[in-house]
Amino acid sequence: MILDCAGKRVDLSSPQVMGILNVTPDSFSDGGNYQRVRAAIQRAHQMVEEGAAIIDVGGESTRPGACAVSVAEELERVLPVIEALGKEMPVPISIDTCKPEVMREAVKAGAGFINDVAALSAPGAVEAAADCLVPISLMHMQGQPRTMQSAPVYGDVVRDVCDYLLQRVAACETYGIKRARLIIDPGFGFGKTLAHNLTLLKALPQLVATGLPVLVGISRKSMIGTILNAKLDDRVIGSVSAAVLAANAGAKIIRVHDVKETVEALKIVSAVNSYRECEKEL
Ligand code: YH5
Repeated sequence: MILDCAGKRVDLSSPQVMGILNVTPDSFSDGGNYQRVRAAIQRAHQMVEEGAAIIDVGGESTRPGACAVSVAEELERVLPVIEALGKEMPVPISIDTCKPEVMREAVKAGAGFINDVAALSAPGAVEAAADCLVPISLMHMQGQPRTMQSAPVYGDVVRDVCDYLLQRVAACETYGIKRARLIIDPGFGFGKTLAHNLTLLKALPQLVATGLPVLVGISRKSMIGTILNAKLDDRVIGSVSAAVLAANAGAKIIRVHDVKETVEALKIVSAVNSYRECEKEL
């Protein structure tokens, strides 16, 4: 299966890596917007060399406890990066946003993919995404980023997440968005305890069975930190291991910080899963 991202193609017949590119003031030792943009462009080039198939540009921190950002502020952060990368890069640029205005401007500036952690729930977001004609990833989240980790509760976390995502898919379809443009994501860490996250990772084949491509973001998250009792920089091997498990369960896009390491690991997954006995060279 091939995703057409505004003319740039992503082949999902094997699992692909989406590289995280944060353009938020807390992501770099801050020398203002200009330096931030330059550093982001440099990092994007490196991620493509390391094998990233999509670059996910975000100017709105959605980490637990993060503050809201205005449309103007977010556009000021992401647009210069997207304008530069859209032209230079062989791979599509994803815009990580919940805001319809940002979706429209980003796609006009050259983005070929929309990554919305709120699954197009903001007023006007479904309409904006429909107009943009690019693939869209719909993520499940319980609550709001500021408070979502306080005490998340589910009846059946797998059912609830699946039902929600399929409802969002249906909402998209009523606005003329074809299923071929949709990707679903269980939203690890977004209003979920460690037990919820582990339950969802084990049940990933159920999401895969919907037939929609599944995107997974576990990289460096607190579920890895908690299991390993490790701080952010010491979560690479744990994150890569989780990526391997997700890809082996059928996830098609893995959103990560550590591109090189994850690309290598996923090559092993693909080699094993695409190997056929009859192709054996004797
Ligand atoms: C995701 O899962 N996640 S932003 C906390 C961390 C480390 C990383 C405590 N955007 C996802 O990456 N988009 C984010 O350490 C996402 N799926 C999709 N589609 C949160 C994040 C992070 C948070």
